[in-house]
Amino acid sequence: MLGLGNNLLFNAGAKGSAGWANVYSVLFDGVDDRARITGYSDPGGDRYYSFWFKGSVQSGNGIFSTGIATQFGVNMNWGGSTTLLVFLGGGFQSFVGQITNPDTSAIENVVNGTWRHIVLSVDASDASQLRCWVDGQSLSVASTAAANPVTFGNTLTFGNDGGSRYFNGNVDEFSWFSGLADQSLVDELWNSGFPGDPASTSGSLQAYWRMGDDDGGTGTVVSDGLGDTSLNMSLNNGATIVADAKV
Ligand SMILES: [Ca+2]
Repeated sequence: MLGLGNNLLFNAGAKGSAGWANVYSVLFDGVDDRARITGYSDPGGDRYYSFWFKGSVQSGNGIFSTGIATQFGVNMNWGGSTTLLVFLGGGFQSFVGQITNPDTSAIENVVNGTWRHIVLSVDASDASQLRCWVDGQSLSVASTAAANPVTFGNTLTFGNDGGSRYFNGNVDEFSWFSGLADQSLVDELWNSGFPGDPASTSGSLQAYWRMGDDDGGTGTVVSDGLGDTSLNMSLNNGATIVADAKV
């Protein structure tokens, strides 16, 4: 009750809306399930992505990509470790996939079977400037990428890194902004742990996908939240809208 009350209070006050009901996410099986958006041209340029995910498998989690893995692909727990690894600029950058529990001060793995919020901020002119936040906390860089420009493909894939690695778990409330993120923008999206309307944040919103909440919780298409049908997502190979979401 306390959490629900805080959510409604925050949304009503700070966001100027009557709340943001979140019921559905998309579940991927880690074998071949994926969701794809094709047929658009990536505008290039700096951007940041925000999404929620829940997974527990401790290896080989390719969670999303643009085009092919070596262009821009994001893997959780790379190589069975707690590393979060992002391919970009012809190389990769990795992060220590652990955060501090704000209540107990314990160190927790990012992938631990609970809902987590991620922001990835990509400087298109310099891969080494990649930053990542989980649950509002900036992750430590484990290995820095070369300072190469970043190329984005014309396909967005969710549940897969663009290569052979698939994600086993749920993805939800995925949004895409132009420009670079900073702690203040991350705090707005993290919203103390309550998913909210990305259009109500200070960022320059390009697209968002609610993973079922804009589509009646059923079907094999996830609509773009801004109404651009060229950015509608097709659920492939068994990826399914399910009633499971961070609230
Ligand atoms: Ca949702």
